[in-house]
Amino acid sequence: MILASSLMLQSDQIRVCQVGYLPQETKFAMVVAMTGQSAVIKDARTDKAVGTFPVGFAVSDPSTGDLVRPVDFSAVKTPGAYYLEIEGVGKSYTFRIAKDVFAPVYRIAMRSYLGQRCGVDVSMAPDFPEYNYKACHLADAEFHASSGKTGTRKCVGGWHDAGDFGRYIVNCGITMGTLLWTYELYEPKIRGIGLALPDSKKGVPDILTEIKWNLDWMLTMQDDDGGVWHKATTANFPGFILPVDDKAPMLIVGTGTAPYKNTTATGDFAAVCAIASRVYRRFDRGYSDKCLASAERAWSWLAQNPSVRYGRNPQGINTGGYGDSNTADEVLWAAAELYRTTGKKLYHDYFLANYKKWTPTVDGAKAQGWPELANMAMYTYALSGRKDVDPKAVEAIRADSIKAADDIVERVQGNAYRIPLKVDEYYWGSNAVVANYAMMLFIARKFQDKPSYLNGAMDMVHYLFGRNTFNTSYVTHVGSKYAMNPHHRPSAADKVTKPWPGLIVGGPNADRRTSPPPARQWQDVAASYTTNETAINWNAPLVFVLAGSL
Ligand code: 9MR
Ligand code: 9MR
Ligand code: ZN
Repeated sequence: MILASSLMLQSDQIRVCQVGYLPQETKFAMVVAMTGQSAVIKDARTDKAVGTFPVGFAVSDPSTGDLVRPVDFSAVKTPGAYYLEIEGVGKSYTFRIAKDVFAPVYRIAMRSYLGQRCGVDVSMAPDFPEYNYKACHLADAEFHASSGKTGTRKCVGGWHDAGDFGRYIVNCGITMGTLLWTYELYEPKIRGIGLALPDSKKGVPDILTEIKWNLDWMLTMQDDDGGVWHKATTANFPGFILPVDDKAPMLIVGTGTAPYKNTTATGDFAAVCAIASRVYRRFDRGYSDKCLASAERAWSWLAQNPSVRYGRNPQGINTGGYGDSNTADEVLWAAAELYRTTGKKLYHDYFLANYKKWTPTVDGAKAQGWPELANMAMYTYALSGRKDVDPKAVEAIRADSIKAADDIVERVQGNAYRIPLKVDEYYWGSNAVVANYAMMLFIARKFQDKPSYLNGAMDMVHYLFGRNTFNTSYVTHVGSKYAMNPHHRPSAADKVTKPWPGLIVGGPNADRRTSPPPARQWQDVAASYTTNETAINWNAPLVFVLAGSL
Protein backbone atom coordinates (compact mmCIF):
# COMPACT_ATOMS: atom_id res chain seq x y z
CA MET A 1 0.00 0.00 0.00
CA ILE A 2 2.80 2.35 0.89
CA LEU A 3 4.96 0.82 -1.81
CA ALA A 4 4.84 2.95 -4.94
CA SER A 5 3.61 0.79 -7.82
CA SER A 6 6.61 1.65 -9.93
CA LEU A 7 8.74 -0.10 -7.31
CA MET A 8 6.61 -3.20 -7.36
CA LEU A 9 8.63 -5.86 -9.17
CA GLN A 10 7.54 -7.96 -12.07
CA SER A 11 6.48 -11.38 -10.80
CA ASP A 12 6.57 -14.66 -12.71
CA GLN A 13 3.70 -15.76 -10.50
CA ILE A 14 1.13 -13.61 -12.33
CA ARG A 15 0.67 -14.86 -15.89
CA VAL A 16 -1.12 -12.87 -18.54
CA CYS A 17 -1.21 -12.88 -22.30
CA GLN A 18 1.84 -10.77 -22.99
CA VAL A 19 0.32 -9.41 -26.20
CA GLY A 20 -3.15 -8.63 -24.98
CA TYR A 21 -6.87 -9.25 -25.24
CA LEU A 22 -9.72 -8.32 -27.53
CA PRO A 23 -12.17 -5.86 -25.90
CA GLN A 24 -15.18 -8.17 -26.19
CA GLU A 25 -13.59 -11.43 -25.03
CA THR A 26 -13.38 -12.97 -21.57
CA LYS A 27 -10.07 -12.07 -19.91
CA PHE A 28 -8.18 -14.15 -17.41
CA ALA A 29 -4.85 -14.02 -15.65
CA MET A 30 -3.41 -17.08 -13.91
CA VAL A 31 -1.83 -16.61 -10.51
CA VAL A 32 0.33 -19.26 -8.85
CA ALA A 33 1.10 -17.25 -5.69
CA MET A 34 -1.06 -18.31 -2.77
CA THR A 35 -1.07 -14.89 -1.10
CA GLY A 36 -3.22 -11.94 -2.12
CA GLN A 37 -7.02 -11.86 -2.27
CA SER A 38 -7.41 -9.40 -5.09
CA ALA A 39 -5.64 -8.11 -8.17
CA VAL A 40 -5.59 -4.46 -9.15
CA ILE A 41 -5.51 -3.64 -12.83
CA LYS A 42 -3.59 -0.46 -13.61
CA ASP A 43 -3.18 1.74 -16.63
CA ALA A 44 0.41 1.21 -17.77
CA ARG A 45 1.00 4.86 -18.68
CA THR A 46 -0.43 6.54 -15.58
CA ASP A 47 -0.09 3.70 -13.03
CA LYS A 48 -3.64 4.56 -11.98
CA ALA A 49 -5.90 1.73 -10.84
CA VAL A 50 -8.86 1.11 -13.15
CA GLY A 51 -10.37 -1.85 -11.32
CA THR A 52 -9.96 -4.50 -8.63
CA PHE A 53 -10.85 -8.16 -9.13
CA PRO A 54 -10.87 -11.13 -6.77
CA VAL A 55 -8.29 -13.90 -7.15
CA GLY A 56 -10.24 -17.15 -7.41
CA PHE A 57 -9.84 -20.46 -5.60
CA ALA A 58 -6.77 -22.56 -6.35
CA VAL A 59 -7.18 -25.34 -8.91
CA SER A 60 -4.63 -28.10 -9.14
CA ASP A 61 -3.39 -28.66 -12.70
CA PRO A 62 -2.14 -32.19 -13.41
CA SER A 63 -0.46 -31.15 -16.66
CA THR A 64 1.93 -28.72 -14.97
CA GLY A 65 1.80 -29.59 -11.28
CA ASP A 66 0.86 -25.97 -10.64
CA LEU A 67 -1.79 -24.69 -8.25
CA VAL A 68 -3.50 -22.02 -10.29
CA ARG A 69 -5.77 -19.19 -9.14
CA PRO A 70 -7.65 -17.40 -11.91
CA VAL A 71 -8.41 -13.70 -12.05
CA ASP A 72 -11.37 -12.82 -14.24
CA PHE A 73 -11.08 -9.23 -15.40
CA SER A 74 -13.41 -9.52 -18.41
CA ALA A 75 -15.19 -6.37 -17.29
CA VAL A 76 -12.26 -4.24 -18.44
CA LYS A 77 -13.04 -3.44 -22.06
CA THR A 78 -11.58 -0.01 -22.65
CA PRO A 79 -8.67 -0.06 -25.11
CA GLY A 80 -5.34 0.70 -23.50
CA ALA A 81 -2.18 -0.76 -22.00
CA TYR A 82 -2.40 -2.34 -18.56
CA TYR A 83 -0.77 -4.56 -15.99
CA LEU A 84 -2.08 -6.48 -12.98
CA GLU A 85 -0.72 -6.05 -9.50
CA ILE A 86 -1.16 -8.17 -6.39
CA GLU A 87 0.01 -6.83 -3.10
CA GLY A 88 2.82 -8.88 -1.66
CA VAL A 89 3.35 -10.68 -4.99
CA GLY A 90 4.26 -8.12 -7.65
CA LYS A 91 3.04 -7.12 -11.07
CA SER A 92 2.43 -8.88 -14.37
CA TYR A 93 3.92 -8.03 -17.71
CA THR A 94 2.17 -5.24 -19.57
CA PHE A 95 -0.51 -6.17 -22.09
CA ARG A 96 -2.88 -4.26 -24.35
CA ILE A 97 -6.61 -4.35 -24.87
CA ALA A 98 -7.54 -3.42 -28.42
CA LYS A 99 -9.62 -4.62 -31.33
CA ASP A 100 -6.57 -5.03 -33.54
CA VAL A 101 -4.17 -6.13 -30.82
CA PHE A 102 -3.08 -9.15 -32.86
CA ALA A 103 -2.46 -7.35 -36.16
CA PRO A 104 1.29 -6.87 -35.62
CA VAL A 105 1.57 -10.45 -34.41
CA TYR A 106 -0.21 -11.76 -37.50
CA ARG A 107 2.30 -9.81 -39.55
CA ILE A 108 5.38 -11.12 -37.75
CA ALA A 109 4.10 -14.71 -37.76
CA MET A 110 3.31 -14.62 -41.49
CA ARG A 111 6.57 -12.86 -42.29
CA SER A 112 8.47 -15.72 -40.66
CA TYR A 113 7.98 -17.61 -43.93
CA LEU A 114 10.15 -15.04 -45.70
CA GLY A 115 12.88 -16.10 -43.28
CA GLN A 116 12.46 -19.75 -44.33
CA ARG A 117 13.00 -19.07 -48.02
CA CYS A 118 15.46 -21.32 -49.80
CA GLY A 119 17.36 -20.46 -52.98
CA VAL A 120 17.39 -16.67 -52.70
CA ASP A 121 19.09 -13.95 -50.66
CA VAL A 122 16.95 -13.43 -47.56
CA SER A 123 16.60 -10.32 -45.42
CA MET A 124 13.96 -9.58 -42.81
CA ALA A 125 14.28 -5.84 -43.50
CA PRO A 126 12.67 -3.40 -43.07
CA ASP A 127 11.36 -4.75 -39.76
CA PHE A 128 14.45 -6.73 -38.73
CA PRO A 129 17.38 -5.97 -41.07
CA GLU A 130 19.84 -7.73 -38.76
CA TYR A 131 18.46 -11.09 -39.85
CA ASN A 132 19.67 -12.08 -43.29
CA TYR A 133 21.54 -14.75 -45.23
CA LYS A 134 22.84 -15.40 -48.71
CA ALA A 135 21.08 -17.57 -51.28
CA CYS A 136 21.40 -21.26 -50.41
CA HIS A 137 20.87 -24.63 -52.07
CA LEU A 138 21.17 -23.35 -55.63
CA ALA A 139 22.75 -26.42 -57.23
CA ASP A 140 20.61 -28.86 -59.18
CA ALA A 141 19.26 -31.67 -57.04
CA GLU A 142 20.36 -35.25 -57.66
CA PHE A 143 17.89 -38.06 -58.00
CA HIS A 144 18.57 -40.39 -55.10
CA ALA A 145 18.44 -44.11 -55.86
CA SER A 146 15.13 -44.26 -53.96
CA SER A 147 13.46 -41.90 -56.46
CA GLY A 148 13.44 -44.34 -59.39
CA LYS A 149 15.28 -41.85 -61.58
CA THR A 150 18.86 -40.92 -62.30
CA GLY A 151 20.53 -37.66 -63.12
CA THR A 152 19.71 -34.22 -61.82
CA ARG A 153 16.79 -31.83 -61.74
CA LYS A 154 16.27 -28.15 -61.07
CA CYS A 155 14.65 -27.97 -57.68
CA VAL A 156 15.38 -24.49 -56.31
CA GLY A 157 13.13 -22.48 -53.99
CA GLY A 158 10.52 -23.29 -51.38
CA TRP A 159 10.77 -22.91 -47.62
CA HIS A 160 13.13 -24.69 -45.27
CA ASP A 161 10.87 -26.96 -43.26
CA ALA A 162 11.91 -25.99 -39.80
CA GLY A 163 15.16 -25.61 -37.91
CA ASP A 164 16.61 -27.86 -40.60
CA PHE A 165 16.90 -27.05 -44.30
CA GLY A 166 14.92 -30.00 -45.65
CA ARG A 167 11.93 -29.49 -47.91
CA TYR A 168 9.21 -32.07 -47.38
CA ILE A 169 6.06 -32.31 -49.51
CA VAL A 170 3.96 -33.94 -46.79
CA ASN A 171 4.58 -31.14 -44.32
CA CYS A 172 3.85 -28.60 -47.04
CA GLY A 173 0.38 -30.13 -47.28
CA ILE A 174 -1.18 -28.89 -44.08
CA THR A 175 1.02 -25.80 -44.01
CA MET A 176 -0.02 -24.56 -47.43
CA GLY A 177 -3.63 -25.63 -46.99
CA THR A 178 -3.89 -23.66 -43.76
CA LEU A 179 -2.21 -20.56 -45.20
CA LEU A 180 -4.27 -20.60 -48.40
CA TRP A 181 -7.41 -20.97 -46.30
CA THR A 182 -6.29 -18.02 -44.20
CA TYR A 183 -6.52 -15.97 -47.35
CA GLU A 184 -9.76 -17.60 -48.51
CA LEU A 185 -11.59 -17.16 -45.21
CA TYR A 186 -10.12 -13.92 -43.91
CA GLU A 187 -9.00 -11.85 -46.89
CA PRO A 188 -10.99 -8.77 -45.82
CA LYS A 189 -9.39 -8.88 -42.37
CA ILE A 190 -5.78 -9.09 -43.58
CA ARG A 191 -6.19 -6.92 -46.68
CA GLY A 192 -4.55 -3.89 -45.05
CA ILE A 193 -1.58 -5.73 -43.58
CA GLY A 194 1.25 -5.73 -46.07
CA LEU A 195 4.28 -7.95 -45.50
CA ALA A 196 6.89 -5.72 -47.20
CA LEU A 197 8.31 -8.59 -49.22
CA PRO A 198 11.27 -8.01 -51.53
CA ASP A 199 9.08 -9.28 -54.38
CA SER A 200 5.75 -7.71 -53.35
CA LYS A 201 3.61 -7.20 -56.45
CA LYS A 202 1.15 -4.44 -57.02
CA GLY A 203 -2.37 -5.81 -57.02
CA VAL A 204 -1.40 -9.18 -55.51
CA PRO A 205 -1.90 -9.73 -51.76
CA ASP A 206 1.48 -10.26 -50.10
CA ILE A 207 0.35 -13.42 -48.37
CA LEU A 208 -0.21 -14.99 -51.80
CA THR A 209 3.19 -13.85 -53.04
CA GLU A 210 4.83 -15.51 -50.04
CA ILE A 211 2.82 -18.72 -50.43
CA LYS A 212 3.69 -18.88 -54.13
CA TRP A 213 7.37 -19.02 -53.25
CA ASN A 214 6.82 -22.45 -51.76
CA LEU A 215 4.21 -23.55 -54.30
CA ASP A 216 6.60 -22.98 -57.20
CA TRP A 217 9.05 -25.33 -55.54
CA MET A 218 6.35 -27.93 -54.85
CA LEU A 219 5.54 -27.98 -58.56
CA THR A 220 9.14 -29.07 -59.31
CA MET A 221 8.57 -32.20 -57.21
CA GLN A 222 5.97 -33.79 -59.51
CA ASP A 223 7.06 -36.59 -61.82
CA ASP A 224 5.79 -36.94 -65.41
CA ASP A 225 3.34 -39.64 -64.34
CA GLY A 226 1.65 -37.25 -61.89
CA GLY A 227 3.12 -38.74 -58.71
CA VAL A 228 5.06 -36.52 -56.32
CA TRP A 229 8.35 -37.36 -54.63
CA HIS A 230 8.52 -37.26 -50.87
CA LYS A 231 11.22 -34.70 -50.17
CA ALA A 232 14.33 -32.82 -51.21
CA THR A 233 16.97 -32.97 -48.48
CA THR A 234 20.62 -33.75 -47.99
CA ALA A 235 21.39 -37.28 -46.82
CA ASN A 236 21.94 -36.16 -43.21
CA PHE A 237 21.01 -33.19 -41.08
CA PRO A 238 23.76 -30.59 -41.30
CA GLY A 239 25.37 -29.09 -38.19
CA PHE A 240 24.40 -25.71 -36.83
CA ILE A 241 25.49 -23.80 -39.92
CA LEU A 242 23.99 -21.11 -42.11
CA PRO A 243 22.00 -22.36 -45.09
CA VAL A 244 24.59 -21.12 -47.59
CA ASP A 245 27.26 -23.23 -45.88
CA ASP A 246 25.26 -26.41 -46.33
CA LYS A 247 27.08 -27.82 -49.37
CA ALA A 248 26.14 -31.50 -49.19
CA PRO A 249 24.31 -32.73 -52.31
CA MET A 250 20.59 -32.01 -52.40
CA LEU A 251 18.73 -35.25 -53.08
CA ILE A 252 15.27 -35.98 -54.41
CA VAL A 253 14.09 -38.85 -52.25
CA GLY A 254 11.43 -41.44 -52.98
CA THR A 255 10.21 -44.63 -51.37
CA GLY A 256 12.92 -46.89 -52.78
CA THR A 257 10.63 -49.26 -54.68
CA ALA A 258 8.16 -48.76 -57.53
CA PRO A 259 6.19 -46.55 -57.91
CA TYR A 260 8.78 -44.48 -55.92
CA LYS A 261 6.34 -41.64 -55.28
CA ASN A 262 3.82 -42.08 -52.47
CA THR A 263 0.16 -41.44 -51.81
CA THR A 264 0.49 -39.07 -48.85
CA ALA A 265 2.82 -36.67 -50.64
CA THR A 266 0.81 -36.85 -53.86
CA GLY A 267 -2.53 -36.41 -52.06
CA ASP A 268 -1.27 -33.40 -50.12
CA PHE A 269 0.14 -31.94 -53.32
CA ALA A 270 -3.15 -32.42 -55.19
CA ALA A 271 -5.14 -30.75 -52.42
CA VAL A 272 -2.80 -27.78 -52.17
CA CYS A 273 -2.66 -27.25 -55.94
CA ALA A 274 -6.45 -27.47 -56.16
CA ILE A 275 -6.86 -24.72 -53.54
CA ALA A 276 -4.15 -22.66 -55.20
CA SER A 277 -5.94 -22.93 -58.53
CA ARG A 278 -9.04 -21.20 -57.19
CA VAL A 279 -7.17 -18.68 -55.02
CA TYR A 280 -4.75 -17.44 -57.70
CA ARG A 281 -7.36 -17.40 -60.47
CA ARG A 282 -8.20 -13.69 -60.04
CA PHE A 283 -4.57 -12.68 -60.17
CA ASP A 284 -2.97 -15.00 -62.71
CA ARG A 285 -5.14 -17.20 -64.88
CA GLY A 286 -2.23 -19.03 -66.41
CA TYR A 287 -0.82 -19.97 -63.04
CA SER A 288 -4.22 -21.05 -61.83
CA ASP A 289 -4.59 -23.35 -64.85
CA LYS A 290 -1.15 -24.76 -64.29
CA CYS A 291 -1.95 -25.55 -60.64
CA LEU A 292 -5.19 -27.24 -61.61
CA ALA A 293 -3.53 -29.33 -64.31
CA SER A 294 -0.89 -30.43 -61.77
CA ALA A 295 -3.57 -31.29 -59.22
CA GLU A 296 -5.55 -33.33 -61.73
CA ARG A 297 -2.47 -35.20 -62.92
CA ALA A 298 -1.72 -35.97 -59.27
CA TRP A 299 -5.27 -37.26 -58.90
CA SER A 300 -4.82 -39.64 -61.83
CA TRP A 301 -1.76 -41.03 -60.10
CA LEU A 302 -3.69 -41.37 -56.83
CA ALA A 303 -6.44 -43.29 -58.56
CA GLN A 304 -3.82 -45.87 -59.63
CA ASN A 305 -1.92 -45.76 -56.34
CA PRO A 306 -4.33 -45.19 -53.44
CA SER A 307 -2.20 -46.62 -50.63
CA VAL A 308 1.52 -46.29 -51.22
CA ARG A 309 3.13 -45.33 -47.91
CA TYR A 310 6.39 -43.67 -47.14
CA GLY A 311 7.31 -45.87 -44.24
CA ARG A 312 10.84 -45.35 -43.10
CA ASN A 313 13.63 -43.45 -44.79
CA PRO A 314 15.42 -45.40 -47.51
CA GLN A 315 18.95 -46.61 -46.90
CA GLY A 316 21.42 -43.78 -46.45
CA ILE A 317 18.83 -41.04 -45.78
CA ASN A 318 18.56 -39.72 -42.23
CA THR A 319 16.54 -36.51 -42.45
CA GLY A 320 12.94 -36.04 -41.30
CA GLY A 321 10.66 -38.96 -42.07
CA TYR A 322 7.12 -37.63 -42.22
CA GLY A 323 6.06 -41.23 -42.65
CA ASP A 324 2.34 -41.81 -42.27
CA SER A 325 0.64 -45.19 -42.13
CA ASN A 326 -2.77 -43.96 -43.25
CA THR A 327 -3.10 -42.58 -46.78
CA ALA A 328 -6.90 -42.35 -46.91
CA ASP A 329 -7.28 -38.88 -45.38
CA GLU A 330 -4.86 -37.29 -47.85
CA VAL A 331 -6.80 -38.78 -50.76
CA LEU A 332 -10.11 -37.63 -49.28
CA TRP A 333 -8.75 -34.11 -48.86
CA ALA A 334 -7.52 -34.07 -52.46
CA ALA A 335 -10.96 -35.17 -53.66
CA ALA A 336 -12.71 -32.53 -51.56
CA GLU A 337 -10.51 -29.66 -52.73
CA LEU A 338 -10.67 -30.79 -56.36
CA TYR A 339 -14.45 -30.98 -56.10
CA ARG A 340 -14.63 -27.54 -54.51
CA THR A 341 -12.48 -26.07 -57.25
CA THR A 342 -13.91 -27.85 -60.30
CA GLY A 343 -17.32 -29.20 -59.30
CA LYS A 344 -16.51 -32.39 -61.22
CA LYS A 345 -18.58 -35.47 -60.51
CA LEU A 346 -15.52 -37.70 -60.36
CA TYR A 347 -14.19 -35.97 -57.23
CA HIS A 348 -17.63 -35.49 -55.74
CA ASP A 349 -18.45 -39.17 -56.06
CA TYR A 350 -15.19 -40.12 -54.42
CA PHE A 351 -15.84 -37.82 -51.49
CA LEU A 352 -19.41 -39.00 -50.94
CA ALA A 353 -18.43 -42.64 -51.20
CA ASN A 354 -15.69 -42.27 -48.59
CA TYR A 355 -16.29 -39.51 -46.05
CA LYS A 356 -18.48 -41.71 -43.83
CA LYS A 357 -15.44 -43.78 -42.94
CA TRP A 358 -14.77 -41.06 -40.39
CA THR A 359 -17.26 -41.10 -37.54
CA PRO A 360 -17.78 -38.47 -36.40
CA THR A 361 -16.66 -36.58 -39.50
CA VAL A 362 -14.91 -34.06 -37.25
CA ASP A 363 -13.85 -35.15 -33.77
CA GLY A 364 -13.21 -32.74 -30.90
CA ALA A 365 -10.68 -35.13 -29.40
CA LYS A 366 -8.33 -34.88 -32.39
CA ALA A 367 -6.84 -31.84 -34.03
CA GLN A 368 -5.63 -31.87 -37.61
CA GLY A 369 -1.91 -32.19 -38.12
CA TRP A 370 0.56 -33.14 -40.85
CA PRO A 371 -0.55 -36.82 -40.88
CA GLU A 372 -4.25 -36.07 -40.12
CA LEU A 373 -6.00 -34.22 -42.94
CA ALA A 374 -9.55 -35.55 -42.64
CA ASN A 375 -10.74 -32.36 -40.92
CA MET A 376 -9.47 -30.34 -43.86
CA ALA A 377 -11.46 -32.56 -46.23
CA MET A 378 -14.65 -32.25 -44.21
CA TYR A 379 -14.42 -28.52 -43.65
CA THR A 380 -13.67 -27.67 -47.26
CA TYR A 381 -16.57 -29.77 -48.47
CA ALA A 382 -19.01 -28.14 -46.06
CA LEU A 383 -17.73 -24.65 -46.87
CA SER A 384 -17.50 -25.20 -50.63
CA GLY A 385 -20.64 -23.24 -51.42
CA ARG A 386 -21.23 -25.41 -54.49
CA LYS A 387 -24.84 -25.81 -55.52
CA ASP A 388 -24.83 -29.58 -55.94
CA VAL A 389 -23.42 -30.48 -52.51
CA ASP A 390 -25.12 -33.32 -50.72
CA PRO A 391 -27.18 -31.61 -48.00
CA LYS A 392 -26.95 -34.64 -45.72
CA ALA A 393 -23.16 -34.63 -45.88
CA VAL A 394 -22.99 -30.89 -45.24
CA GLU A 395 -25.37 -31.18 -42.30
CA ALA A 396 -23.41 -34.07 -40.77
CA ILE A 397 -20.14 -32.14 -41.02
CA ARG A 398 -21.76 -28.98 -39.70
CA ALA A 399 -23.27 -30.76 -36.70
CA ASP A 400 -20.08 -32.70 -35.96
CA SER A 401 -17.95 -29.54 -36.21
CA ILE A 402 -20.19 -27.79 -33.70
CA LYS A 403 -20.16 -30.76 -31.36
CA ALA A 404 -16.36 -30.94 -31.68
CA ALA A 405 -16.09 -27.24 -30.91
CA ASP A 406 -18.33 -27.61 -27.87
CA ASP A 407 -16.13 -30.45 -26.62
CA ILE A 408 -12.99 -28.39 -27.12
CA VAL A 409 -14.53 -25.43 -25.27
CA GLU A 410 -15.55 -27.69 -22.41
CA ARG A 411 -11.96 -28.88 -22.01
CA VAL A 412 -10.68 -25.30 -22.17
CA GLN A 413 -13.06 -24.24 -19.43
CA GLY A 414 -12.09 -27.20 -17.28
CA ASN A 415 -8.36 -26.59 -17.59
CA ALA A 416 -6.40 -24.37 -15.21
CA TYR A 417 -4.54 -22.62 -18.06
CA ARG A 418 -7.60 -22.72 -20.31
CA ILE A 419 -6.27 -24.96 -23.06
CA PRO A 420 -7.90 -28.15 -24.37
CA LEU A 421 -4.86 -30.44 -24.17
CA LYS A 422 -5.44 -33.64 -22.29
CA VAL A 423 -2.59 -34.71 -20.02
CA ASP A 424 -1.41 -37.18 -22.68
CA GLU A 425 -1.41 -34.71 -25.57
CA TYR A 426 1.93 -33.10 -24.80
CA TYR A 427 3.79 -34.69 -27.67
CA TRP A 428 6.15 -33.33 -30.32
CA GLY A 429 4.77 -29.98 -31.47
CA SER A 430 2.15 -29.65 -28.70
CA ASN A 431 1.99 -25.89 -29.19
CA ALA A 432 0.71 -26.49 -32.70
CA VAL A 433 -1.84 -28.95 -31.37
CA VAL A 434 -3.14 -26.04 -29.28
CA ALA A 435 -3.13 -23.73 -32.31
CA ASN A 436 -4.91 -26.33 -34.43
CA TYR A 437 -7.64 -26.74 -31.81
CA ALA A 438 -8.04 -22.96 -31.88
CA MET A 439 -8.36 -23.17 -35.65
CA MET A 440 -11.15 -25.74 -35.24
CA LEU A 441 -13.04 -23.24 -33.07
CA PHE A 442 -12.56 -20.51 -35.65
CA ILE A 443 -13.86 -22.76 -38.43
CA ALA A 444 -16.82 -23.78 -36.27
CA ARG A 445 -17.74 -20.10 -36.14
CA LYS A 446 -18.46 -20.33 -39.86
CA PHE A 447 -21.17 -22.88 -39.00
CA GLN A 448 -22.49 -21.30 -35.82
CA ASP A 449 -20.92 -18.29 -34.19
CA LYS A 450 -21.06 -18.88 -30.43
CA PRO A 451 -19.15 -16.42 -28.23
CA SER A 452 -17.55 -19.37 -26.42
CA TYR A 453 -15.76 -20.31 -29.65
CA LEU A 454 -14.01 -16.97 -29.93
CA ASN A 455 -13.26 -16.92 -26.21
CA GLY A 456 -11.91 -20.47 -26.26
CA ALA A 457 -9.73 -19.87 -29.30
CA MET A 458 -8.32 -16.68 -27.82
CA ASP A 459 -7.64 -18.51 -24.55
CA MET A 460 -5.35 -20.80 -26.52
CA VAL A 461 -3.63 -17.85 -28.17
CA HIS A 462 -3.05 -16.36 -24.72
CA TYR A 463 -1.45 -19.60 -23.57
CA LEU A 464 0.95 -19.46 -26.50
CA PHE A 465 1.81 -15.84 -25.73
CA GLY A 466 2.89 -16.40 -22.16
CA ARG A 467 -0.13 -17.31 -20.05
CA ASN A 468 1.45 -20.65 -19.23
CA THR A 469 3.54 -22.40 -16.60
CA PHE A 470 6.75 -20.75 -17.86
CA ASN A 471 5.29 -17.22 -18.05
CA THR A 472 7.01 -17.22 -21.44
CA SER A 473 5.76 -16.59 -24.96
CA TYR A 474 6.43 -19.52 -27.28
CA VAL A 475 6.72 -17.18 -30.28
CA THR A 476 10.01 -15.37 -30.90
CA HIS A 477 9.92 -11.57 -30.60
CA VAL A 478 6.33 -11.67 -29.38
CA GLY A 479 5.65 -10.64 -25.77
CA SER A 480 7.97 -9.35 -23.03
CA LYS A 481 9.66 -12.68 -22.41
CA TYR A 482 9.84 -15.17 -25.26
CA ALA A 483 11.70 -18.32 -26.32
CA MET A 484 15.28 -17.24 -26.98
CA ASN A 485 17.07 -20.36 -28.17
CA PRO A 486 15.04 -22.24 -30.74
CA HIS A 487 16.48 -25.25 -32.54
CA HIS A 488 16.66 -23.18 -35.72
CA ARG A 489 19.92 -23.25 -37.62
CA PRO A 490 19.95 -19.64 -38.87
CA SER A 491 19.24 -18.41 -35.31
CA ALA A 492 22.02 -20.51 -33.88
CA ALA A 493 24.59 -19.87 -36.62
CA ASP A 494 24.21 -16.12 -37.14
CA LYS A 495 25.93 -13.47 -35.03
CA VAL A 496 22.70 -12.01 -33.62
CA THR A 497 21.94 -12.95 -30.01
CA LYS A 498 18.19 -13.00 -30.38
CA PRO A 499 16.46 -15.62 -32.54
CA TRP A 500 14.83 -14.96 -35.91
CA PRO A 501 11.40 -13.32 -35.48
CA GLY A 502 7.88 -14.70 -35.56
CA LEU A 503 8.64 -18.39 -35.04
CA ILE A 504 6.57 -20.61 -32.78
CA VAL A 505 8.55 -23.35 -31.04
CA GLY A 506 7.25 -26.91 -30.70
CA GLY A 507 6.66 -26.68 -26.97
CA PRO A 508 6.31 -29.22 -24.15
CA ASN A 509 6.88 -32.79 -25.31
CA ALA A 510 6.65 -35.50 -22.68
CA ASP A 511 7.65 -38.26 -25.08
CA ARG A 512 6.50 -41.02 -22.66
CA ARG A 513 8.51 -39.66 -19.70
CA THR A 514 6.46 -39.35 -16.53
CA SER A 515 8.34 -36.52 -14.86
CA PRO A 516 8.38 -33.61 -14.60
CA PRO A 517 4.66 -33.13 -15.41
CA PRO A 518 4.12 -33.14 -19.20
CA ALA A 519 3.56 -29.41 -19.72
CA ARG A 520 6.83 -28.71 -17.87
CA GLN A 521 8.85 -30.71 -20.38
CA TRP A 522 10.06 -27.83 -22.46
CA GLN A 523 13.57 -26.44 -22.53
CA ASP A 524 14.57 -23.15 -24.06
CA VAL A 525 17.88 -24.54 -25.29
CA ALA A 526 18.92 -24.86 -28.91
CA ALA A 527 19.86 -28.53 -28.60
CA SER A 528 16.32 -29.47 -27.63
CA TYR A 529 14.95 -30.31 -31.06
CA THR A 530 12.16 -32.34 -29.50
CA THR A 531 10.73 -29.30 -27.65
CA ASN A 532 12.27 -26.15 -29.08
CA GLU A 533 12.44 -26.53 -32.84
CA THR A 534 10.37 -24.28 -35.11
CA ALA A 535 8.42 -25.54 -38.13
CA ILE A 536 6.36 -24.17 -41.01
CA ASN A 537 3.39 -26.36 -40.13
CA TRP A 538 3.36 -24.99 -36.57
CA ASN A 539 3.33 -21.36 -37.61
CA ALA A 540 0.45 -21.88 -40.05
CA PRO A 541 -2.45 -22.42 -37.60
CA LEU A 542 -1.11 -19.50 -35.57
CA VAL A 543 -1.29 -17.29 -38.66
CA PHE A 544 -4.81 -18.56 -39.36
CA VAL A 545 -6.11 -17.85 -35.88
CA LEU A 546 -4.47 -14.44 -35.61
CA ALA A 547 -5.97 -13.45 -38.96
CA GLY A 548 -9.35 -14.67 -37.77
CA SER A 549 -9.10 -12.59 -34.59
CA LEU A 550 -8.87 -9.33 -36.53
O1 9MR B 1 18.55 -31.03 -36.07
C1 9MR B 1 17.59 -32.03 -36.41
C2 9MR B 1 16.20 -31.44 -36.40
O2 9MR B 1 16.09 -30.41 -37.35
C3 9MR B 1 15.17 -32.55 -36.60
O3 9MR B 1 13.85 -32.08 -36.47
C4 9MR B 1 15.41 -33.64 -35.58
C5 9MR B 1 14.41 -34.78 -35.71
O4 9MR B 1 14.45 -35.42 -36.92
O5 9MR B 1 16.71 -34.14 -35.68
C6 9MR B 1 17.71 -33.16 -35.45
O6 9MR B 1 18.95 -33.73 -35.63
C7 9MR B 1 19.39 -34.55 -34.56
C8 9MR B 1 19.46 -35.99 -35.01
O7 9MR B 1 18.20 -36.49 -35.36
C9 9MR B 1 20.09 -36.83 -33.92
N1 9MR B 1 21.36 -36.29 -33.53
C10 9MR B 1 21.29 -34.91 -33.03
C11 9MR B 1 20.72 -34.00 -34.08
C12 9MR B 1 20.53 -32.58 -33.51
O8 9MR B 1 21.67 -31.86 -33.45
O1 9MR C 1 6.62 -32.50 -36.50
C1 9MR C 1 7.20 -33.79 -36.60
C2 9MR C 1 6.72 -34.62 -35.43
O2 9MR C 1 5.33 -34.84 -35.53
C3 9MR C 1 7.46 -35.94 -35.38
O3 9MR C 1 7.11 -36.61 -34.19
C4 9MR C 1 8.96 -35.67 -35.42
C5 9MR C 1 9.81 -36.93 -35.38
O4 9MR C 1 9.61 -37.69 -36.52
O5 9MR C 1 9.30 -34.95 -36.58
C6 9MR C 1 8.71 -33.68 -36.62
O6 9MR C 1 9.06 -33.04 -37.80
C7 9MR C 1 10.42 -32.62 -37.95
C8 9MR C 1 10.88 -33.18 -39.28
O7 9MR C 1 10.98 -34.57 -39.21
C9 9MR C 1 12.19 -32.57 -39.73
N1 9MR C 1 12.15 -31.15 -39.71
C10 9MR C 1 11.79 -30.61 -38.41
C11 9MR C 1 10.44 -31.10 -37.98
C12 9MR C 1 10.02 -30.48 -36.65
O8 9MR C 1 10.76 -30.95 -35.58
ZN1 ZN D 1 18.11 -23.47 -48.65
